Amino acid sequence: MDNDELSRTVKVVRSWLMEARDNVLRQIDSRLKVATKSSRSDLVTNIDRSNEQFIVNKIREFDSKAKILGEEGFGDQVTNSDGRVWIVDPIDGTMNFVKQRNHFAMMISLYINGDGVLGFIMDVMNNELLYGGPDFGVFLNSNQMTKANNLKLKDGLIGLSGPMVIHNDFNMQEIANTSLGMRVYGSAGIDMIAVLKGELVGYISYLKPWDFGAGRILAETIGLKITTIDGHQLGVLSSEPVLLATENAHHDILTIVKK
Ligand code: 2AM
Ligand code: CA
Ligand code: CA
Ligand code: CA
Repeated sequence: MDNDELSRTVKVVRSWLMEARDNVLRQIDSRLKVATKSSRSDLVTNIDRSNEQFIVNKIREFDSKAKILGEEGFGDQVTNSDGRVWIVDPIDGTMNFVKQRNHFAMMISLYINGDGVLGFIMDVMNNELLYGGPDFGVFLNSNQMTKANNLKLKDGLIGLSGPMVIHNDFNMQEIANTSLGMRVYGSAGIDMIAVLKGELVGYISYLKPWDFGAGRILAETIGLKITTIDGHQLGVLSSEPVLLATENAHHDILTIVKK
């Protein structure tokens, strides 16, 4: 994509997200219709659905030939990463949305032939939008972000998934112990924003493509490392235990995982 097309795409996706945010805020005090999916902690609400429908409609108008992978199923059946692929998580942190009406995000990303082009993560209640990509840079609202500070695990806070810590998957308790402390925010988008801003040295969770699609592009652009928990490259369409961290913390965590 040339610079003009990148700028135009960023501008239009930002406008969708601002409109989507207004739609969510207008309904924030309404009674939600909540349904469970795979388990009692895996929720979907009428707003996850209407928000995905809204974003998918916008993408179809803007980029009619592209494929769309949406968590709640309003997109297409995407079986490979050929061509233009948009990935949408309409509400990330649905449990937080339902129980707290806070600490949730919206995420959109664009991949072309498997390469990350643009990622967008919006912290809805905080009104923070992080966006950009390798040929654009990363911005927080209107301010360009600089390269991440390369802290070690022992010198920072680590964001973890609750179930992973409870079951001590991949030696998670030792990872938490080695850090200055663990945080469990419950939204991949909010956790990834914290890593991008340097508030956390890393984040580890079982994730789906719509959970890491945007964050991966932003993270790699500012020099953070994102792989599977055993250090392998992430596929665009795979579901994996994901490790996002500064280069140093990434190395420290892999050493503990492989013990
Ligand atoms: P979601 O709210 O969009 O489903 C903590 O739950 C984080 O893990 C959230 O970002 C959540 O995204 C994601 N997640 C992925 N798979 C999940 C599952 N089966 N149940 C709950 N959360 C899941
Ligand atoms: Ca979900
Ligand atoms: Ca999600
Ligand atoms: Ca979601």
